[in-house]
Amino acid sequence: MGRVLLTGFEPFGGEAVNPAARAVSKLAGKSIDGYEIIARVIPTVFGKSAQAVQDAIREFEPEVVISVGQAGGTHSIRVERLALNLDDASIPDNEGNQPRDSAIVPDGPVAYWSTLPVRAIVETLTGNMIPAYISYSAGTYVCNHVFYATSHFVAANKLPIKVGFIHVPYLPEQVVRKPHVPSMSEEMIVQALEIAVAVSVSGGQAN
Ligand code: PCA
Repeated sequence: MGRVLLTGFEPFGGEAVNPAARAVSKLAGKSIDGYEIIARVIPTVFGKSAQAVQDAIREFEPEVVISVGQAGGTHSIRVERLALNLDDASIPDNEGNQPRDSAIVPDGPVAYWSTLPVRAIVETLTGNMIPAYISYSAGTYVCNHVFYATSHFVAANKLPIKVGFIHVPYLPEQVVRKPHVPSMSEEMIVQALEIAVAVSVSGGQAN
């Protein structure tokens, strides 16, 4: 049975929960279109987060890796298309690190494309009435860091693994005291990830 690795971050930035960790944990051990879902909650820490993903790749040898993070304030599922070779944190991570203006991999490529079929994922999500769009920046914080570091690890080791990143909105419980800030239900986020996995394993090429 093939495997798909889903990762979600621990809460950060003063939040009690992270929708990404919640949603990937819900899918742990499930099977989607014949693929076993491995779920890992990873620290919201520069360096350690990327190491945790690489350790899980070595342990489980998945065909697809989708890392998932919270994008507070967004209203839709954001399927990221580009990982940028830049750490530039506007707030400290969960261990107080705040890299600024620094390359993730010195002399590495400026960016990596997602190797997921991002267009097909977004079209399937919106076809299922889930708000979603292709995003051209995963930011310059820990999410982009993991996306770039994982993409570089897979490329440098020539591993046959598709790598991508998905940002998700806050959960409703996170916005009850944040007027006018959008959220998405846990059920919808979980369904969105199920669709992203199903489209990714169906043989679609990166686009
Ligand atoms: N979101 C942050 C880091 C962890 C998370 O869930 C980001 O977008 O970089």
